[in-house]
Amino acid sequence: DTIALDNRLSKPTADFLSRRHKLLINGEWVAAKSGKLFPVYNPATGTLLAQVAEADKADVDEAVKAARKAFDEGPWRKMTGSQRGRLMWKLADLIEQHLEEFAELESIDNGKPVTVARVADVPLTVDMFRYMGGWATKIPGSTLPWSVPNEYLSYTQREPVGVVGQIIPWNFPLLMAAWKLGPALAAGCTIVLKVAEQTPLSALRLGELIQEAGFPNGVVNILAGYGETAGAALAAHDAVDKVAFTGSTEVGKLIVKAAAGNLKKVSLELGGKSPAIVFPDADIDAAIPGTASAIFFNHGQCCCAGSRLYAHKKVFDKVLDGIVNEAKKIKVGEGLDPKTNMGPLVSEEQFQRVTGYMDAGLKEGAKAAVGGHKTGDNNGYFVEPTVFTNTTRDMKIVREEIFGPVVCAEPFGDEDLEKMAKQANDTLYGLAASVWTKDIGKAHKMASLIRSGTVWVNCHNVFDASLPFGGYKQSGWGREMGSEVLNNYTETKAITVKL
Ligand code: TXE
Repeated sequence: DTIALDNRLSKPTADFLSRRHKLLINGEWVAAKSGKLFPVYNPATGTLLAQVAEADKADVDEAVKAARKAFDEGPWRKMTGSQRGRLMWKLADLIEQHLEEFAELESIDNGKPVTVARVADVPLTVDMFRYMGGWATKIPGSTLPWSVPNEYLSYTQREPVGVVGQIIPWNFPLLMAAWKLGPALAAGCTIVLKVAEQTPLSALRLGELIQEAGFPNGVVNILAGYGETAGAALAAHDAVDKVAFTGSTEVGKLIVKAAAGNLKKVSLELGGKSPAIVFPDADIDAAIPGTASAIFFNHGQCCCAGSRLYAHKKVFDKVLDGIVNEAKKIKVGEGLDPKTNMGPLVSEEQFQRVTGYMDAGLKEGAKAAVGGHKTGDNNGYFVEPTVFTNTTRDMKIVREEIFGPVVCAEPFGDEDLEKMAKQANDTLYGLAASVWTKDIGKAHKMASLIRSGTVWVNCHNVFDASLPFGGYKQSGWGREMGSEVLNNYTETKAITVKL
């Protein structure tokens, strides 16, 4: 395989692709100790994009050692919050200056439309570093009142948890790096980040900018490599104080087991099977494109994708027709084509998985109102936006996370909110939900009854750096973003003085 550069790419992107792709350890780009490289492909064409140094346990050891030293000896520890915040803002500025390059890298590596990466992935990343940079100076403790006055003085202090291992997926490669790095840096931790093997490129470019911004050596170490080797070694490492993971629920459980060795702290952001519920009094003209984008945005490769659609029987046909029309309007194609609305799935493995679910759905008796198959030429991993009807609660496609552009649409008959909430909650997951209605009482009541970390009303997939995000049940432990995420990266110490 030779690396074929696409002539639509800008010069900075082409230059990056032609560089060697190594591991960032202790402020230096180094080859893997084994000397191994692994291939990274463009999912739209199947062509080779890069050969990247493949980290495994030996490299994890080196990276953890560097992070340990940077944490235990400084200078990171001795820097003030405002110095840390300023570095984070500098990094945000640098990412913003290279917006186009990052958008192109995300598009060719992950498959997503460059037009989407430009307005979503990259600006949200910039925002995350700016927002979290602000927290670096604002992580307070408290003074605690004793029952007997003037005998003791007690106060708490929040301290960085230490060296953190972070393992991220491929659906938003750059943004997931920012969700993880931002709060850890704000809290004063040092980091070993293991990026997804499918999509390592934008994080490696980010590593270059981290160097350029002037972060001290060893504060951020970035490893590309596989989960079973590098990821597992990081999750199990005795010198790591905390592991933060985003990915499948299945691997989340392995992370918990691996972390048990030294009882490192764990936070997890896992799968979902999020409901979108359309009541008959909803603004149907808004609910149709809203629930369509709830599932089709990012090709359904969102942990909070609205993959179960419940519409009241009075409006079901209209909603269904509307979503089918929306699906037909979607132009599936290569991410670099500015006309593309939906790119390929990220990999051969995900393509097999998603088409496997489509086949299973049809076999179990579901009916595809639109889609249901692969599409495009055979080089890229393209699938049709798909809406299934005639589904029942025990079908695989209703119960399991598909992580593709596939929604199961079911009508509901009565308007008992408790019953409706029960149906929404009939899942192992609890990440997100959306409720579509004009009745504010109904909206708030449903928001309370649904057991998930996020409930959107008359919208879906809406994010801000300030909003905590995470799951109930098997969708995970802890929250990302907002002030809440700082709990993941700090220890609280209680100090008591006898007066
Ligand atoms: O995820 P994995 P995969 C779900 C989604 C998708 C399915 C499979 O349903 O279809 O997971 O995707 C690393 N120890 N989500 O296989 O394997 C791996 O290298 C330590 C939901 O890609 O969970 C990568 O960096 N690490 C999700 C990361 O874990 C391990 C996003 C995620 O990969 C490891 C992605 C191990 N034993 C997939 N095995 C979301 N919540 O957004 C793998 N990894």
